[in-house]
Amino acid sequence: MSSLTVHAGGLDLQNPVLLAAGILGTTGASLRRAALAGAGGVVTKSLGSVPREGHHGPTVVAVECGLLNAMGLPNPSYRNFQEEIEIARKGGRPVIASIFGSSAREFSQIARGLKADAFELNLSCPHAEKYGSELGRYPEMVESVTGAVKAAADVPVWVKLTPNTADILELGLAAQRGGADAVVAINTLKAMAIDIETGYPILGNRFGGLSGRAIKPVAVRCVYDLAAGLDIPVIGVGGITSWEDTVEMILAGASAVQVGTALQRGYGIFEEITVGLARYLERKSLTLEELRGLAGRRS
Ligand code: RRO
Repeated sequence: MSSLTVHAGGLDLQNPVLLAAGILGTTGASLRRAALAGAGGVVTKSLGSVPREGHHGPTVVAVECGLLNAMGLPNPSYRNFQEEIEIARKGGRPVIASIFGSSAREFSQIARGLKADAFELNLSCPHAEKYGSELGRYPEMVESVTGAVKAAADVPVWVKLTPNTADILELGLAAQRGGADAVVAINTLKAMAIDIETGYPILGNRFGGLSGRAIKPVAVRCVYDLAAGLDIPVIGVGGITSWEDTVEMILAGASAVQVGTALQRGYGIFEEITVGLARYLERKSLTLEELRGLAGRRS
């Protein structure tokens, strides 16, 4: 079998297929289960400084080729999550804490108070007032938040970027200037669904973030642009459902990938993807490193 081990974003990973933030990342038990099912690493649901209930329901609706959500950053606060991270660590894979705040100071406070193997800065949730992309769409904010967390943390810092911008590379360059160990692309696309009988938007928050198959080509393009323009690794996420999608993301330049919405199919997806990827590498006589970014080197 081809080796799938990879050093990406400051972490040694047994394989490059990680659990994405927000999906089954709300308890230590579900994170550990994803690790035991074969994920190369697991990312928690985003954690803030105080408990939040999130938006009013409905918070999730299935649409064509994906899911629309406006959960609204529900979380018990980082102060009540350390024990869950310790449980998750029993899965034997790196646990990456996704964190959010409304300022560089709030982000760095959380990074100082929480122990994890790495932090993923959520600068990209498309539907939370004062958080996520409301900060993350400004390169200077991305740079200052990243710099503040780097100064506060002694573990790798990843920055999750929004695709809801004209130029994602500009945001990636800002994260790199701030000292990020990797960028993660992409968070969900701002979107909406309306019930034609009632005439009202379906989500309680009216609009939300689109994930799943529909956004994969957008994610591939973002990863391609980022990988071409950055010196730090890019972690690809957005609509990955199969080993073929994973190969495509790596060809675009991803050093690792994250799987989220496809977890609807169950925890078996990690093994399905890693086995398919290893067989593909063997069939093509390529290493993971040789595969990475190959599409950008083709003329
Ligand atoms: O909690 C959410 O509603 C949410 C978050 Br934090 C995010 O980063 N992306 C998303 O689609 N939903």
